[in-house]
Amino acid sequence: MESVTVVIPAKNEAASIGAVIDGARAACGDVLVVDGNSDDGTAAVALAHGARVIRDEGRGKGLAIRAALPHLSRPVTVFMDGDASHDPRMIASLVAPIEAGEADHVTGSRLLGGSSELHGGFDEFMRLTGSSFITALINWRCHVRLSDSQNGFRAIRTDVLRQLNLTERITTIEQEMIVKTLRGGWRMAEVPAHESKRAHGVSHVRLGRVWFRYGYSLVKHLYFSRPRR
Ligand SMILES: Nc1nc2c(ncn2[C@@H]2O[C@H](COP(=O)(O)OP(=O)(O)O)[C@@H](O)[C@H]2O)c(=O)[nH]1
Ligand SMILES: [Mg+2]
Repeated sequence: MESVTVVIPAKNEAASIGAVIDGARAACGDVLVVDGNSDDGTAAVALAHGARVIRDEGRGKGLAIRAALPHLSRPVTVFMDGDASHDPRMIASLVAPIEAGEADHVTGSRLLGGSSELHGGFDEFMRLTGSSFITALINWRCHVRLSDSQNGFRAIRTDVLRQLNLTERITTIEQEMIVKTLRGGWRMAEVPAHESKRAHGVSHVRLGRVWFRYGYSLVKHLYFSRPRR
């Protein structure tokens, strides 16, 4: 698909980024890796696999996603993680509702597609519970019926993405993107997308440290901040 850029935020993902890029390149014409100041050679592997590479400071996924904006020139942008959690073969399914003119922003739902990271232990329990609670609040306030508000695997019209005026610095950017899409009057859709366990290493998200930022960010975007439209 020549209309699509796949953006992959990656901080120390050298072990998985090559395969993720290969999969993305099979699906689209342009792959942009945002390297979060990695010290494991992620950027070199990304270049060797034919991706464009830019760099952020590695201080949060939200900042990484925002750093990509000036480097996008295709009508549709897909975001995918660099840890091999997302299946690049699903990129076409994410983009299809946008190409068909049925949606402006499409997220992959782990509740519909299953996840190997959302249940099993206490951390997973807290993630699933917190994420379901947030999704219910978004649904109630925005009159929609989404199942997953936290997945990083998504496709969005690039012109809409630019108008969202994103401000979050960490992974709270996932819910910010959804809430601002809805409050700006654009259309959300979901497709089932399975989330695999990250291929190596551990998550960058420390729930115990950031949970209150989710609450603060949610209230801010549900009631106060507005997209640019
Ligand atoms: N460029 C960049 N990427 C990041 C940063 N923090 C996390 N990421 C990437 O964002 C993606 C999702 O992060 P991950 O730790 O897997 O979060 P989880 O899937 O919610 O557990 C991965 O590809 C990370 O490498 C950052 O500060 N900068
Ligand atoms: Mg992950």
